[in-house]
Amino acid sequence: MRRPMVAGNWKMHGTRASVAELIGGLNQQALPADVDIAVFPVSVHLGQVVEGLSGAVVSIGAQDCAVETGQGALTGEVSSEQLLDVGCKLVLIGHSERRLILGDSEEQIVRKFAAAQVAGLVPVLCVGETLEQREAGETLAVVERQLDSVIDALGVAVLSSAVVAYEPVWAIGTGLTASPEQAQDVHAAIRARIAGKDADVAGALRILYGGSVKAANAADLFGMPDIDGGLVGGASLNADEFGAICRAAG
Ligand code: G2H
Repeated sequence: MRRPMVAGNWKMHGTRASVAELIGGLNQQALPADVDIAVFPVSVHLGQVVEGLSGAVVSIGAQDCAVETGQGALTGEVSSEQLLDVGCKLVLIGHSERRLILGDSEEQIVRKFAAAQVAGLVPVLCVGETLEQREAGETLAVVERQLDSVIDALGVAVLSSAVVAYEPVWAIGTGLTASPEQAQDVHAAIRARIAGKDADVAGALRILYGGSVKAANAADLFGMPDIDGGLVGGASLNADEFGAICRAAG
């Protein structure tokens, strides 16, 4: 059995004051013990969140990491070692906003994934198609290409200490959610693709769904056999809503 996971991607939201309020709200939630829960604040708030949630069952992750490991001349970047040092356990890799708005290339995504694992962080590899690609019938080809970039470069075994998040770009922050069946189809295809290379890795891999997950749709999504939890954006900024989503995964 795969242990469910619910991850809150706070994106570029928050001030010290609003983050303090969100931490307070999360600390008051009755969170399920049988679900891995994580939040991903902006990097300047990581220390505050690590401190504020200490003792809680919530792990902290970063939204991105540098392509290089260690320390060095890479202005503006934060390395996986530095993220680990401030208390992070996970890092998002290749979120669609980084791929499409910030220009992260497949090569950079592979390097970031590798750097995260070298440092000891759990990479959460995000994949997903745009509306145009879905309408052109290219969903599986796109998602498989994004997965294969990492697998071909680093080997399928790297997925045994990683998480995959399927996030259809057309459902992100739009209020549109993939139906549980639509999401399940892609999750099953992802798992089958990986099973073709290593059945054990595929069977143990957690594949999260992301894209307008909220308390009202979480249980139906998480009830599908290949959906192992969610990567939640907007709804993770409200502690009560996020708590309800976490409970729906338990
Ligand atoms: C997808 C998701 C979280 P939202 O990006 O990564 O955001 O839930 O706001 O669609």
